[in-house]
Amino acid sequence: TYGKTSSRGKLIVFEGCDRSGKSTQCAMLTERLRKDGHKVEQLKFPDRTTSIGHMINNYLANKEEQRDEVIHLLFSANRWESMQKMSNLLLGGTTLVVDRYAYSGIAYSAAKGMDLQWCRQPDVGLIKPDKVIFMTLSADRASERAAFGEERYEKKEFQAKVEKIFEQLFEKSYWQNVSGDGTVEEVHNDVYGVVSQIVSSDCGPLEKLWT
Ligand code: Z5A
Ligand code: MG
Repeated sequence: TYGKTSSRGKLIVFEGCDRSGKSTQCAMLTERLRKDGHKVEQLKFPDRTTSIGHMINNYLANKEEQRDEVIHLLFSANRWESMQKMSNLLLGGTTLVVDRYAYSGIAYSAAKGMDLQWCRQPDVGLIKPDKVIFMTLSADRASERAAFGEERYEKKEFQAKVEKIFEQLFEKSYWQNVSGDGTVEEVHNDVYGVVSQIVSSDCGPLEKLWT
């Protein structure tokens, strides 16, 4: 395990297809938990600020090509380079609200036809989330939202494949579906309902994902 304090922060991950409202909800949840008096930081993957993140950004913006295997491993490496910082924060009592994680890594690569087990392997051993909020939204609804279609993966048919893979990754014990089809406040209240219990509870030591 990564450490052993019961007063540690919790790792809350938002997942889901494009434009389902993850970034909007991450920001609202972070603010709400802070108001409640928790120490909270918001993170997002890909983290486009690092050198690996720059390569990912160029790929997503269609400025650079990469083999499917290479971009997959770069997305994973981009998470690994944050692990020390994340475990330090969590063990220091800070809850992390994270916009996308390993599940996006697998879903978007496997949707291209890559082998799912191969795709999972590089992320084995990352810090395991205490809760995954899986935001659902139909591809039709998503495509009506602002800025859809500007980046590489933002095509309706592809997003439908991604959704199918996410369904395969769903793990009952720590995932919760939340519908993204409501006003931002309605969705926020649903999210807060799921998360508020977990942030104040004892989740035991940090665990490693898929080990
Ligand atoms: N990717 C990958 O391949 N491998 C990996 O390992 C990882 C990611 C981590 C970039 O991700 C791409 O990287 C992504 C997956 C791939 N490709 N795709 N598709 P990103 O996280 O940087 O993507 P993004 O550009 O931030 O978009 P997003 O995350 O898909 O959107 P969102 O965060 O879910 O939604 P939002 O930004 O909160 O909302 C979208 C719009 O809808 C915005 O105008 C909002 O104001 C509006 N909105 C939000 N909520 C509502 C409600 N409730 N009603 C109406 N309108 C709303
Ligand atoms: Mg986003």
